[in-house]
Amino acid sequence: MTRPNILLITSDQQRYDAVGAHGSPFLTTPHLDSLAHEGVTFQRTYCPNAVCTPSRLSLMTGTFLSRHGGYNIGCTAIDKTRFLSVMLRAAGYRTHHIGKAHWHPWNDSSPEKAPVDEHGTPWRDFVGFDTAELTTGHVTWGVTGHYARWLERRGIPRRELNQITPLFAQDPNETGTWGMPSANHSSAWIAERTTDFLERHDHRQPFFLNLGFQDPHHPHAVPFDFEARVDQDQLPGTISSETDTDVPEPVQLLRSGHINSSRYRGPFEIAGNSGTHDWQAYFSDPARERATRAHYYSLVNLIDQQLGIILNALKALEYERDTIVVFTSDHGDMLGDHDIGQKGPLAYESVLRVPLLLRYPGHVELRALEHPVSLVDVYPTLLGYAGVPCPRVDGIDLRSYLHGGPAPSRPGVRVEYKEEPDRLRYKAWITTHYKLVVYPGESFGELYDLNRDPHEHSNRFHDPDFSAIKAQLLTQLLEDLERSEPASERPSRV
Ligand SMILES: [Ca+2]
Repeated sequence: MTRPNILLITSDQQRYDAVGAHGSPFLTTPHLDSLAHEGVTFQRTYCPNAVCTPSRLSLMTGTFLSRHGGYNIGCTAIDKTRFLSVMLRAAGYRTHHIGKAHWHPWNDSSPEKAPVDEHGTPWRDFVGFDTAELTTGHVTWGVTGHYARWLERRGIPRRELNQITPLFAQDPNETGTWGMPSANHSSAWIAERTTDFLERHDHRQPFFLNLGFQDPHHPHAVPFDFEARVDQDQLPGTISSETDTDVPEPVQLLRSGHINSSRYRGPFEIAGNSGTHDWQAYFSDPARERATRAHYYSLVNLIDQQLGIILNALKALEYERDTIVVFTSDHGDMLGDHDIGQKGPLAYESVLRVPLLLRYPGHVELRALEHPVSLVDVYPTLLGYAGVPCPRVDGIDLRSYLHGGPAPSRPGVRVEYKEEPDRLRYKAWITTHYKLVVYPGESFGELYDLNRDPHEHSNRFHDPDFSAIKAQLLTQLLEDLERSEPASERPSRV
């Protein structure tokens, strides 16, 4: 059997509804839609955590935070020796990474901030990748790595990269116009570098190409010349917080911008959220609410354009038939739902539910899959397709489900959050019907009947009518935790 090539694409902060084919006609995403129509779209995929690094480490290891240990941004995983790239390289794959990685802290000594020579030569031997071309930061957050060199080589001084013309003062989403053309955007760089890789690749060796788009993560700064913008008048409304009941204190504090002055804060500011911004006031202004969301979704349209270049290159170079294409994102964005922006210690669908599209021509049964799955399932599934024995991980191999088999017997998926080991943290369990969120050490929690209350307004955690289902969900969560406990080898009875 020919081993398939693997193209794994991860965007940053892209909600489930940020794909046209997912019931969002206000988007123009023909290429994402083509993946959905020519392959499989998982309708309920959950990220293992709602901030970058932990979720990305889970994707690359098939394990949850409680096993890989990289519990928050600024952490590093305890063990990277079984990264997907390491496993596939050992099996003979040519491995290459382009774009955002964020498997390490982004401090000055980070492996992701290592020097890039003036030619922009890819790094060699980066976390299991034979070669890697990286970028960090998000526009005004600083642009580094191979992308920065690429811009320099095009004659663009770094000081010009950060120019955003904002629509509003003191906007944590920095909604506005980027002073550069689309051709200079990091998404365009990724498409160009991907095409270059594919053109140079030796067909005789299978490849694992890992791409990390930096959008639609804020700043919501759209290149000045980008035309395929989302019409803000076409956007549906946000999910209101008006009828939310029994809202946990940290969620209320995130909404009002007071969480960083509360007991929930650790040595650093709460990850993944401005944390000091009054989101409720922000999204109560219709002009801001519409504009920031339209800019966010416009950045998805920009990704889609570049994805089109990548998919066309695959086709033109005759890789399409033998290449598994997976598109997903590390987490979502509240984007005004429940009057909150960005992400962080939240368990709402808006931040936990992400796209997961998989195309493998002639191999998967074309359909939409409804059973809850997790990003930790990608690792064993891809290793399975590659014919590589999978080490013991938390994820499950979804190939049978993809090939028309029954839904996985696992009744739900786990999500974990840990701001700090002794601060705000939760463990969530999500089934086809319910979502339970348990905050260790706290009396509050969350329980939603997702079938009857898909917008998560009615928290049933303390509702006596839900005590039986709560106990059942807790037991399932405990079973899942037990299932993923480390276990040493047992070669003998004695
Ligand atoms: Ca992220």
